[in-house]
Amino acid sequence: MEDLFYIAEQFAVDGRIADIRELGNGNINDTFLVMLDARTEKHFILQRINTRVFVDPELVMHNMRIATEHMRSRLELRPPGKSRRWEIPAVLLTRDGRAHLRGSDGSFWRGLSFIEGCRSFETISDERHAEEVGYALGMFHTLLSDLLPDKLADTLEGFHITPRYLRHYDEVLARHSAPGSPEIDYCVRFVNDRSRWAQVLEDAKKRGSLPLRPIHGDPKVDNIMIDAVTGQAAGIVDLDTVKPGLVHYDIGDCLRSGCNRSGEETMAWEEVVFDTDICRAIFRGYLADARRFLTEDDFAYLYDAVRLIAFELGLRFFTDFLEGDVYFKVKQPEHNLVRALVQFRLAGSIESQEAAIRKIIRDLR
Ligand code: GN1
Ligand code: MG
Repeated sequence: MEDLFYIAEQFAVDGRIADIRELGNGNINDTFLVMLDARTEKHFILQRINTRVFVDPELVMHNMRIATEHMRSRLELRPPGKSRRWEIPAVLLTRDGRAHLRGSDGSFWRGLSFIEGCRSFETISDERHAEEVGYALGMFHTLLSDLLPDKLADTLEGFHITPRYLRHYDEVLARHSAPGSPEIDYCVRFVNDRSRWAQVLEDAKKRGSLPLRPIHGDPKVDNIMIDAVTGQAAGIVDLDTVKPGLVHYDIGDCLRSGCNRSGEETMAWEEVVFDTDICRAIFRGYLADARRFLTEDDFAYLYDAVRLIAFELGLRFFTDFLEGDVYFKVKQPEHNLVRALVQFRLAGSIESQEAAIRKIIRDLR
């Protein structure tokens, strides 16, 4: 395969590459920060898309174009001068004018603009940060709230459809023959006790209570860019999973990520709790804008969304562990098992604070 430097150069249309660094800890794609011309301190993002997960990466780029163009047109309608900074990642073109590059080994590469002067965090530091994280998701949903969801393709069939993950889990568990352990037994019981309830959002969708809308799909804390000077959220990145879905998937994902102060990669899974102060601040930031388009029914399912997406991610990690780590990248043999335990502990902590979380939602309504 061509080397990384050669590939980066194809996207570096105006500038010389000074350095390339691996960025973040994505579980699916490989992400690099390319530093241009040390003098100007400009950067861009280079990514290799995992085509085992995103089997039609051109379609991912298509959704990204539709969504970013729509958001840009909505941003331009804001009164000039009055609004705060908000940036939308732009797709970079290669030297021969394409939106992606195919490596000789079939790998799929793309370049994206970097939101300068910003950084992201794996965990939330305080309530101000939490409010900004919520604000960012609310801003994102608001900018897309009048884009018809059928303008976007379904690039990842079954994504966030919990009953489908459960069906797959049942198949994998039935085939699984490796020795058990107290942790595995705990996970099996945890899933089993909740498998009927886990249809909750899909049932509401089928009944017509919750509409499909454009969603981000993965608005975890690390994907919210925070301006280093003002401390304000200035954008949301990782638009691969933008597609039609329920905003509840996004809200649940943002909260399960933000309210776990130990972070989703902690090894100390027994200490994981859901922080309701952070939850209140995220909801406050989110609802500042999003309140305008959410319906009564949307509000009625917010608690379930928070509980469900933590449970669902635990289920996805646990299934992947049982299946031999075929989906999420791992750094050690039991990595996916520990990640599952973290999410299940978090879901349990959410359940034990149900009344408090429902009250937070009611008070902010
Ligand atoms: C994956 O690769 P990354 O970190 O952007 C996953 C998300 C999970 C997340 C958990 C396409 O996202 O659904 O919430 O890991 N993305 C996909 O960290 O499955
Ligand atoms: Mg992602």
